Amino acid sequence: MQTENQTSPALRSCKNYVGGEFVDGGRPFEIRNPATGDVHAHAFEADADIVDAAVAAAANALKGDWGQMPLAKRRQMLNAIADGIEARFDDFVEAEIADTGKPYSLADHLDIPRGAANFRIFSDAVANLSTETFQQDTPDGGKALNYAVRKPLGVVGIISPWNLPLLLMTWKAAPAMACGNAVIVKPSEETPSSTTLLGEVMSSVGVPDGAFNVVHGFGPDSAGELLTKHPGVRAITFTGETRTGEAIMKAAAANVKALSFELGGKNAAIVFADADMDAAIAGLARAAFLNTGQVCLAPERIYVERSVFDTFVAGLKGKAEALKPGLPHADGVDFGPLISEEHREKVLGYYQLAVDEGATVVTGGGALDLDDAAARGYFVEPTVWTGLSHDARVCREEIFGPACAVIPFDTEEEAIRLANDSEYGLASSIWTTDMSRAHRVGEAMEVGISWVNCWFLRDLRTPFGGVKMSGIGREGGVHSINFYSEPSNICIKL
Ligand code: NAD
Ligand code: 6OD
Repeated sequence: MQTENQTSPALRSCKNYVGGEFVDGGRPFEIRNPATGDVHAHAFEADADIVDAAVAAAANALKGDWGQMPLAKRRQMLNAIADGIEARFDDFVEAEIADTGKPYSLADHLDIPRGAANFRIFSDAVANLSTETFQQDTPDGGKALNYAVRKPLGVVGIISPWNLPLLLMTWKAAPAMACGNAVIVKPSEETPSSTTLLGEVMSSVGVPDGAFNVVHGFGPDSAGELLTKHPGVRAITFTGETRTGEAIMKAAAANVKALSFELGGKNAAIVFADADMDAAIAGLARAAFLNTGQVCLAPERIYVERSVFDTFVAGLKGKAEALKPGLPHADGVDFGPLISEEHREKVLGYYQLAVDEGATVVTGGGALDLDDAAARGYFVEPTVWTGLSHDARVCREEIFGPACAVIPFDTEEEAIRLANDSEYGLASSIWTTDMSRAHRVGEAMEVGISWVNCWFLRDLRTPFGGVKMSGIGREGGVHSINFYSEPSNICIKL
């Protein structure tokens, strides 16, 4: 056992973090930097013994210092974690960049600041919680007082994806801990580094042992499945693919775990002719290509009113072609690689399928050949298609890459119908200067969040989640509190 996560100067070592210590053991596996294809770290796949130990450590924390900690102290602890992330800001940025290959500016402006902000916002969210009180008349003519107390669920398993690793993991760990749960995080096998660093922060700011644990590994037959099936885990909160959500739901059925799912999307944007066209083009270029399109909220279907279709497509093409791909630290780079060779193959498969389905490739459509180290990275071109039918597979299946189909429409009703015709329902983005229309169309969207004249603008107190195959439940502000705690009623006969 050791209290520090040993790192060699050359390769980071991501050990499992159990009961406040980085523990030895587990099968090592390689972590590659997608910008160069080089191995930059090893993580250690947690076996059943390590997962059991993490569950036991979490259960002990709930019985011990963490479970007994007064709310005010727990809130201070959450703020101290945020301070701890900020104190090691550069380390977190470098860890995130090494695992994902994303541009420095993105990790610096989005991923890591949000990792810290998630702890602060949920420290605030639990400050002023009220519960229900009812006084009732009893059958014997007396009275009884009912009041509810909020309790944590217990041990919560957090399974997170690779696209925004620290942001999405802390989006769940922070509210779970704010509510007094002990958590076990299983980060994506592609991106274990920032979660491992967070273990170091937890130790350094004095979070009680076992309140936060990390188990590394894969999904099926590995740490992910072990966690979802473990009888000592009371809830699973998951972000990832819809098919994975289905598998987790089955595995979690055995001991009726509470579930919160943020799943895949095939998001639509609608651009009306009355929109501020420059803003719509800039906003949707950012939406489609940020993080190389690997954002669950990214619009992969853009419906544009016919009279402005050509203007919009020309503008989007210009923005796509102005993106600068390259290594994360290179000057002006704002477009990174896909997460892995395997994911690049999948995205390139969709690029070919689009052509087979009759697309006109407005720009992009292939792999990117870059110089130097980036030549070995998993880069593809930002891609815009027209000429596709709304029913094409590329317009119905989630690609999770920097590609979008632009499709014309003639009426508001048609735009709404096309946008809603999807098995997914995560997010939409509507561009118009007519605010009556904005309200009308926003409400008609079958999604968890509709943005108007913006995209990915987040107020962390608002409900976040998906409908249909895009998720179960809502997180954010009080919605997270409602998932990560449960009211227990006390009835006193007066
Ligand atoms: P993924 O589903 O492949 O993996 C997510 C996590 O689940 C990983 O940690 C993985 O190891 C684990 N996992 C896989 N199979 C498992 C199993 N059988 N049991 C337990 N754990 C298992 O997703 P990904 O490729 O990492 O991320 C991309 C997907 O995530 C996209 O579909 C994207 O839309 C979705 N996503 C959704 C949101 C949202 O808020 N709705 C946010 C980000 C990403
Ligand atoms: O901003 C968030 O809280 C959030 N959950 C974003 C999800 C992004 C998906 O890739």
